[in-house]
Amino acid sequence: METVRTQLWTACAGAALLVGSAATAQTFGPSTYVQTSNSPFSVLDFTGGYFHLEDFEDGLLNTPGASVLGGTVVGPSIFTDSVDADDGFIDGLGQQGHSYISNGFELEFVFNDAILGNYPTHVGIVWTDVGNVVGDVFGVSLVEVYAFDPDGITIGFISSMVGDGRIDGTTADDRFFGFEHAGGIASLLLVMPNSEDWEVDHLQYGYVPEPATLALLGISIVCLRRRR
Ligand SMILES: [Ca+2]
Ligand SMILES: [Ca+2]
Ligand SMILES: [Ca+2]
Ligand SMILES: [Ca+2]
Repeated sequence: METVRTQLWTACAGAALLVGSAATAQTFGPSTYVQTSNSPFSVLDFTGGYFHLEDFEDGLLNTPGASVLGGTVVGPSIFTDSVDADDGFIDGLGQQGHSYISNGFELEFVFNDAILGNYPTHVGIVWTDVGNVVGDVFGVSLVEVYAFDPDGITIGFISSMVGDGRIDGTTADDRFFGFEHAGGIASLLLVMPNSEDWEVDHLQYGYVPEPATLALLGISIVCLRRRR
């Protein structure tokens, strides 16, 4: 009997620890990205939830439940740095696709749970280019990527030096950044502290109903019952 009680206590304590650790998002990247299949999310099963990917190829940010503060879509030009495959050819260039340019130091993508039904559990984006940089090498600079939960608390952070020193749509330097958080992600903030001239593409966000969360809830119910 003592053994069973000890095991149950261990399971309850473990469940409490797991619930506690869920306050921090899992991070993905920076990783190379030339097409949708390079996303770590492409292998996940979003059945019963949703998944949306905005590639800006229709000139608009119009996937459901997402909006942005700052920036604008840019169409094909020698300076445009879309994800490589968006123009139909994986050829090291994204000039013939569409991307999203910052026109400022920050870009924030915001998710609407009323439209989506649930905040996304997975959010990612592809950083594709930086041009003019203040006090640093042209075409190379620091990017900081933050994820916030529905209470506005920072739950994830990734930073990296990015860029290949070119502004003519080269894609070898394009990098995916992403987060996973079972408690939901309400917004994604990108900051380049030294540049107002940079691009992103392939905003993607999805919701996976969490079997792990359900299992933990089950354990919690058992724990509560045992305490009575
Ligand atoms: Ca679109
Ligand atoms: Ca291309
Ligand atoms: Ca694109
Ligand atoms: Ca690039």
